[in-house]
Amino acid sequence: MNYFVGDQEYFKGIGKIEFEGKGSKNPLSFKYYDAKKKIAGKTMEEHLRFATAYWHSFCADGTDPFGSATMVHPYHKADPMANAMAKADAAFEFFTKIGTPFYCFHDADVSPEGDSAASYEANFHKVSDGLLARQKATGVKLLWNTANVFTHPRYMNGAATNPDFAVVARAALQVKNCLDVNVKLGGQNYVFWGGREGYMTLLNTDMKREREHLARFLTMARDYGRSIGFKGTFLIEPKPMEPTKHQYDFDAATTIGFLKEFGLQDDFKCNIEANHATLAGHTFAHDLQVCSDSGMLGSVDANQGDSQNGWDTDEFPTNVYETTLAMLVILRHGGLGSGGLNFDAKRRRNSTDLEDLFLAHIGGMDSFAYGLEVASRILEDKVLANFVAERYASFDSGEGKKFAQGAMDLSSLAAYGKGATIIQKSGKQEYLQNLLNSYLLG
Ligand code: XLS
Ligand code: NI
Ligand code: NI
Repeated sequence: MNYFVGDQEYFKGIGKIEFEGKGSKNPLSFKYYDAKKKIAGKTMEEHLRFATAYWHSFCADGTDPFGSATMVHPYHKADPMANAMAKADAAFEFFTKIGTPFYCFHDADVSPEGDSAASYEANFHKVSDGLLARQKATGVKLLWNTANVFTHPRYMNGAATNPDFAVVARAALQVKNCLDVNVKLGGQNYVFWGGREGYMTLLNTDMKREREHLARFLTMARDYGRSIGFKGTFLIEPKPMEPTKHQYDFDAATTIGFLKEFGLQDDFKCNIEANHATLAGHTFAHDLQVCSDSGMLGSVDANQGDSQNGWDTDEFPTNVYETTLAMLVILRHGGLGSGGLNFDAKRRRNSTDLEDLFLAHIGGMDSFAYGLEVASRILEDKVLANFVAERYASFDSGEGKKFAQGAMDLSSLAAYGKGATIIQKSGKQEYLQNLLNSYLLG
């Protein structure tokens, strides 16, 4: 069987990546990700809902602020539309060979902007017809798309929060087209990442006004999306900084507060990116838990940062400790619903072999599969759940229960406190960490 849809194979010499188990020495095989294996009633594929990110995998070429491109794309064509189509062929060949059932993209990743707004629209609609044909040919689905309203110089002062109305409206043109394309492609979610929705200095910024404009813009996008039949979830992807100094969607808690302040909480959830959570001074699991507790866990950008670097390194996830803690939250939440685990991650700049893209995804998929298995065993044995329940047991009966149910006032609470006997109880963190290790290493 050919695992490519065009008439040319771009990742030559690499076939479909298969599960071979942990004993295998074949680097181009899965050691833990066994798509059809059932864990707690669902297959791994259904639990993890992996997606490949178009921008890092097929557009980025290793350029960084200190150096030029290091990666050669075998699908590169001089003509921008021919390039877009060849890139789509390569992308779908990759999705099919690696076995990520979903993909995600920005408008600018898949389609050339051209020299006018009209050519932007015409190109995008033509390319998206091509994407639809490739989705149909392969069965790969769109997890989400988004508008790139941060790269072009017109967005240097923001998109929806730009102080110039003309730029806000130009951003709306992109978001409208992206929603049209989303519906055409059967997208399951739609993402807003506000890279330039923030500010560099208060000296030139009316923050109150900018946040109101952002909410107005999101409300209009929501209404338009619903009017054209978009039934999926709108997602906000928090990030504290980079490229702007202060981003309005700083972290999960800030984003959820914003959505509730402006009445958007019923249509929007969060897309939590691991490296963004750590940049905000949290753990990945913390931001997932904040979302879960508010019913706002939508989807995940599955990557990892570097604890020595204070920026978004977007590495492929390999830290099984982190993936296990993340999967614990996700499983307890009841899964990701229409969301998934999108590898918003890139190979290092000097990982220049074509197979490195496969190896990077294999590592990420295996790490999450391993985390899923361990987390599921921990939940099955109820070891953490029992410990935590016991820790809060004083709220399950007597006066504690009355407090939890709102049946006490401060005077009665204080009166109880006057006679209460306080017995010191250990938090047992080391015991629990050792227990976690025994599951991870067992
Ligand atoms: C950048 C973001 C971006 C979003 C989509 O830091 O992670 O890639 O996921 O615009
Ligand atoms: Ni990132
Ligand atoms: Ni992201």
